[in-house]
Amino acid sequence: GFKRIQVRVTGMTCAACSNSVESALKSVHGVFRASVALLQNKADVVFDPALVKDDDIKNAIEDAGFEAEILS
Ligand code: 9UX
Repeated sequence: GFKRIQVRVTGMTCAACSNSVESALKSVHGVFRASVALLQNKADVVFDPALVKDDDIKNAIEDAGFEAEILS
């Protein structure tokens, strides 16, 4: 199965920021797809809920140096 969530990402100021968040998310085992919209401060993430929990997504973003809040 899969789960799709939206995350508010705070602290991104340039395209390199959003690219690094996207790379961090894609490197999480169990994440199928990750798309980060710099101007909207949002990440759209699709993952296998058997392998990844919402908090793992939040932690991956925070480990990359940004604040994250799960929206849905
Ligand atoms: Mo977005 Mo930076 O910068 O060092 S990657 S501000």
